[in-house]
Amino acid sequence: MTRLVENDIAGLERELDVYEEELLKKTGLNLSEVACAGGNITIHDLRKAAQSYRVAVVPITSGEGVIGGFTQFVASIIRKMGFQATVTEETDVAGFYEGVCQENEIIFMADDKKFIALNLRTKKVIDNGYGTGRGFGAALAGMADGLAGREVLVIGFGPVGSSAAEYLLESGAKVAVYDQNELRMKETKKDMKQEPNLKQALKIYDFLIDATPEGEFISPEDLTDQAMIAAPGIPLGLNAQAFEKYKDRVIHDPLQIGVATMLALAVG
Ligand code: PYL
Repeated sequence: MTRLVENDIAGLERELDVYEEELLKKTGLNLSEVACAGGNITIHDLRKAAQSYRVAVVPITSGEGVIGGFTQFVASIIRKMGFQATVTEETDVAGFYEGVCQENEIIFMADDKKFIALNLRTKKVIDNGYGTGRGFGAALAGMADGLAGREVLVIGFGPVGSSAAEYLLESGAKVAVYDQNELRMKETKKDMKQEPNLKQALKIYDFLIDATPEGEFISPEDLTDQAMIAAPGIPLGLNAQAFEKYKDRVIHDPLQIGVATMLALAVG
């Protein structure tokens, strides 16, 4: 998992409205709708949950410490979904205690290994990689106006890629997987096609999930003319030329879709 830095987040809270307008233009869905599709709940259920749950986001100082703006941005994404959300004054265990004492029943917190949403009422715990994969799968389906029966290539079969592949199979898509790691390729499900050569695969698939931590390994000439790319992986796998050519059909963000889908899954 690539660890975010303050620069990855700086200014994004202010631009959340612009981000959502762009997401709507590309997918026909707003952030809540992408999250509900990925989380398999209705917008009505999400609205009901927003009236019944309060959310706390706890800064965690372990490992490399807090990331400037991280918890504040997570809280603003959650508020964008119509929920009350606060960042605790305290950090770590004291912050968790503060969040629970203030009757927040959903707690978001991240150390360097795990970013989770914990529902204290139902005891559900949702991991960011799982939520991110499903959310980006839903966003790609929105952009493609449905993926049932269509072939999708998932690049990278880690926690995010495998969760995206699960969502795509549920949506009726024909899923193909490429991972440079042989062991990960062995973990793919029997109803997933294994692609042994990435360059050859990129030339035949129009629908792509870039779930790798590699940056700038895809050039414009690698892709089909109709390519649509949902890229949860950080950094973006498209190089600058490829992004320039396909930017209207690329979905990429450091936290928004993942956090939104974690919340939908946590209350679902
Ligand atoms: C959740 C992000 C998505 C990609 N990489 C993950 C990451 O950067 N994890 C580390 C998060 C550390 C947060 C820090 C804080 O500010 O509370 N402990």
